[in-house]
Amino acid sequence: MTIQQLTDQRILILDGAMGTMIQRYRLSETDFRGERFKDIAGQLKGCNDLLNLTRPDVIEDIHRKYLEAGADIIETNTFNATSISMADYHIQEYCREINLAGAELARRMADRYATPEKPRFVAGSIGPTNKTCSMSPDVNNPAFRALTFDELQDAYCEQMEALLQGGVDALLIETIFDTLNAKAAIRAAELSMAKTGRRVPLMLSVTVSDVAGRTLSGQTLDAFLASVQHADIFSIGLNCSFGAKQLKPFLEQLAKRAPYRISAYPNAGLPNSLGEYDQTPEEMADEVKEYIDEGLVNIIGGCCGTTEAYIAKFCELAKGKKPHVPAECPQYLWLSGLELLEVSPEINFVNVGERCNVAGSRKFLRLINEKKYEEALSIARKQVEDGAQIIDVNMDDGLLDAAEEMTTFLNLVASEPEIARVPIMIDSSKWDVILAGLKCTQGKSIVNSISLKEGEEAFINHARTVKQYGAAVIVMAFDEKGQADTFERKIEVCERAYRILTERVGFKPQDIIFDPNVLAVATGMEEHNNYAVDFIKATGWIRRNLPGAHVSGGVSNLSFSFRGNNYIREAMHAVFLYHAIREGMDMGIVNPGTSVLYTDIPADILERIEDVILNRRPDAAERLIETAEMLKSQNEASTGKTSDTTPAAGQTVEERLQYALVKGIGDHLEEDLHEALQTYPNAVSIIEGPLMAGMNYVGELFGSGKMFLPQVVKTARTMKKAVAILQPYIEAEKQEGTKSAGKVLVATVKGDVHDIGKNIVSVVMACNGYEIIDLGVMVPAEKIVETAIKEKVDIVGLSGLITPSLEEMVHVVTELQRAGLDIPVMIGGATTSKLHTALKISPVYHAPVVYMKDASQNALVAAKLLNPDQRNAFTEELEKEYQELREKNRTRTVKTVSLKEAQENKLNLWD
Ligand code: THG
Repeated sequence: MTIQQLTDQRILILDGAMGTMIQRYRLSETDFRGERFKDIAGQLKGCNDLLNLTRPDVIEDIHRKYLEAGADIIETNTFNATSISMADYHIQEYCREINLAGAELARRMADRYATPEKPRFVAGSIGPTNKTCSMSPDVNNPAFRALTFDELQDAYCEQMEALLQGGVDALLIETIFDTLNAKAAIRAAELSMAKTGRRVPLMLSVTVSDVAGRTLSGQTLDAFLASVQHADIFSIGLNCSFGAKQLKPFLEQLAKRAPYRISAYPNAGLPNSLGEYDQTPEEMADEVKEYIDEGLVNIIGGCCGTTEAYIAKFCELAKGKKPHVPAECPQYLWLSGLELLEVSPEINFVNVGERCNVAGSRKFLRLINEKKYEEALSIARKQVEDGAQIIDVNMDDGLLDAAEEMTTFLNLVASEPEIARVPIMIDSSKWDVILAGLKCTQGKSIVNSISLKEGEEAFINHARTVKQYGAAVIVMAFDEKGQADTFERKIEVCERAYRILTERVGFKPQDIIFDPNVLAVATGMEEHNNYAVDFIKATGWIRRNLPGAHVSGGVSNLSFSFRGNNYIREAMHAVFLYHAIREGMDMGIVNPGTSVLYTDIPADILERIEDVILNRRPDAAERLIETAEMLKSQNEASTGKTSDTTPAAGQTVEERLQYALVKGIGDHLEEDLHEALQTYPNAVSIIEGPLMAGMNYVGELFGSGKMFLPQVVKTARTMKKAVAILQPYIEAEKQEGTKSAGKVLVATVKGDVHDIGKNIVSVVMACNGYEIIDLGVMVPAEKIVETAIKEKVDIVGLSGLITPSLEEMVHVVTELQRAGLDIPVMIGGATTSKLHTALKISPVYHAPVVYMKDASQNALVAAKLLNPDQRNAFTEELEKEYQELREKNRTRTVKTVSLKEAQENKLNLWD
């Protein structure tokens, strides 16, 4: 029996956690290394996947526990086994072997427990890796990517081929936090299955990262569904993130829209301040029971903190219960950026912004040529503000490296949540540029365009690739004979393309958008006079005869002969759209800033324009040119409206600075900060006052789900910019007599790559006169100790965002103690807490270890620590506070924090 058949009959049980189970065996560095890896540099403890080779008995034991508890599906111990993640441990060359061993091991155990009544399955676990394709790890360079789509795809292929050869029954792409990473995994799954000749079901599982239910890369779940729609998906679901209770609303949202089986494997509640999960199996089962009773799931299991006791409970609960019935397949075109755009019949017309086009805007071309990307982005932002629902991006210019510019610009767009909200239309006549664009969009984009120009074979190949990357497509009405310019030719070419796409490529009709060529009219050439009529007629025919397909066009082409007369051009576009939309044109590449409405056009002008568009009289063009000349001077100025990115007048400078931070827009920082310098005593006080207040407000908005991570990242970037503007003043202030306040070493600990918070701390401390030695991210303990000694630092600051960093911090501080150092330590970052610092870190070190809630306190605390008169009083007070916490938590049964607390703790902005 296959998994598919079995899921139709009953709810299947997936196993529980691997990582937290392994922790229970309290394995040592030597266990992880074994004899074979004894000479590998650095630490291997924590590299769980390596245990497939060095302690297979432990992994077998865990599989056995889950199988005995009743799991139908067990997951291989290969979550991190890609060359990307394994490079941290210098064992990337063993990836294939680790995956093969992991698959074989799980296969053997599953087969041992399988009976005809209860078959057991193995799902190959594929994690997200430790890098993201759609976000920059460098705050100062948002276009940078630590990993490309192709590199990730290759790494996944290596992993998946080994898993398939090792005998897994399904591929489970899990803990998805970046949809572009997931898209690379999906493509790798297709390639690996083709290569190994083993087709298995594909399971996807997302993790949501904030209380608003978005992924780490900022997508809503609806947008995510659109992004992965092209995959042949067996099941989709949620894992990790929160406990079952907090996950439920998001699961409901997913189950309502996703036309697949639904899986869920939450954590055992929310982590307590020590990063531990302490919900009992009974408590968790109560919450999971709701999923089952309400028909939300087909597959249920556990993530962090769950053990075989939880899985046994779920087995009892699921017995005899009805599995979830998947939602209907979507009939309408789904597109996405960070949010979903569903092109349903209720949406009359979709505006595509035309201005990010080097061939269609002199300004955009100049900005790209001069590499003024920030300003180029503001063109995109303005279009979205003006109502563009999609952004067309075109970099085709002879003097530009179009593929490179497409990559840079789309990467930049991805870090601008206000723009990235909408889907992208990748516009190029060069195939390599289109591919480059497809590899940097996490959403479901539109490829603009493909055509039959080079014959069927090229057309089919291009269409297949577009489909594999999960985009919709514009088909231009071109064929081997050239551009279709009459009604007959337009419908002939579109019908042929439709047949090929739907019958031979397997394209969904709703993902096809025909462009029957908007060509310039009133050019003075008689054979052009019927172009608009032919387009409009062809539109009606396509909508009636090629069911599901959409019609779009580049509207501004129509009026090329009226260049220089914007009013007439815009009026022509309004008239053209009025008629074409009535025939079913439902998308158009337009200037969204246009302000001319069909109904606003004076009757006499309207008549002359309609004469041209509808080709009603032979002298129509001449008459319109006449009118145009007359109007030119009068109306030139009436187009274009101002953007509302600037806050309302009358706001105080504090309000304006806060606005800049919340929106992440640095355009007016220069003026505003100079104004503030007039009223504040010095530059540092502006940072500590209004800027910090703004950052705290952003923290609040994030905590309550009103902002999501990419927006917060933008805020951090704007903060950096503000500080850079103030820097010269700070320097000048410093020269008035002050010397360095002290040397501070800052580092994000090993295993963790997050550094926004650490960077802000560095800036704030530097502003306060401290000399900063920033060791960056993923810093091993040895390096911290070594640098602290060599540089004679006064304070060590450790930062971390993820739970394993807690343990690493204990390790670092133990090493400081072992080295006989007496340097105070500051602890900060999302996962850290006062409680954990008091209970776990502070006791291993004789010098002060201070938990820092946010970056606004660092300078203050540092001053106290380094002032001999204050240090003792401060540390005594601190020790007293820690002691109380220890007393209260002697049994270590820490109450689970509320979701809000966890969230505030998770990203209080400082990491
Ligand atoms: N179909 C499809 N894609 C297309 C087109 C199409 N992409 C490109 C183009 N045609 C649509 N985009 C534009 C963008 C701008 C203008 C026309 C079409 C335009 N620009 C002003 C001009 O040239 O006069 C420039 C003014 C300025 O420099 O600011 O008109 O048909 N699928």
